[in-house]
Amino acid sequence: MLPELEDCFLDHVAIATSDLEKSVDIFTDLGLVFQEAREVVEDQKVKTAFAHIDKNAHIELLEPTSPDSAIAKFISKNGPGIHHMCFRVKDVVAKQKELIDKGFKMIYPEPVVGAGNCLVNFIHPKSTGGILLEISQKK
Ligand code: CMX
Repeated sequence: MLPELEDCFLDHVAIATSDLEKSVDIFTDLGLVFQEAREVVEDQKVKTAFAHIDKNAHIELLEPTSPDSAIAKFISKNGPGIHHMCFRVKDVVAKQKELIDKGFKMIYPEPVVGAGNCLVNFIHPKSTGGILLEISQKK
């Protein structure tokens, strides 16, 4: 029996790509259905496309909109591929405080507005064993 995951559950797996629509086509061939709208998150310098992979979770495709975006840097170092996992939380400020108290290093001192108008922060991969993690709260 699955536990009720209300406080923290998978929201999306994010994939860095240099060609958003080509990546959309690949996952569409697999059977996923993408939201028609593409969202540009100006602060993060990315264009995104979302498709559900279950009731709560999505694939988020991320294409850089600028050569100095985190995604462009990631692709130039590693090539395209899985960039981060995001967990939905009830209260991102409370979760961030809890994580800092446990010794995790957050990327931003305060949550910022991310895709879908959510409040988000990221945990540095150096404090998670090499995986960039995002926490996100629906506003
Ligand atoms: N997953 C795992 N490790 C990563 C990583 C990732 N996505 N991105 C970078 N790293 C690693 C680097 O390879 C580097 O490792 P080494 O020191 O072993 O070489 C280490 O993290 C730190 O690298 P850095 O040079 O200090 O930092 P970068 O300039 O590479 O930036 C990071 C890394 C995580 C701080 C930066 O990408 C960041 O601030 N991310 C948060 C915001 C973000 O990712 N925005 C894009 C998505 C927006 C959205 O989803 O809407």
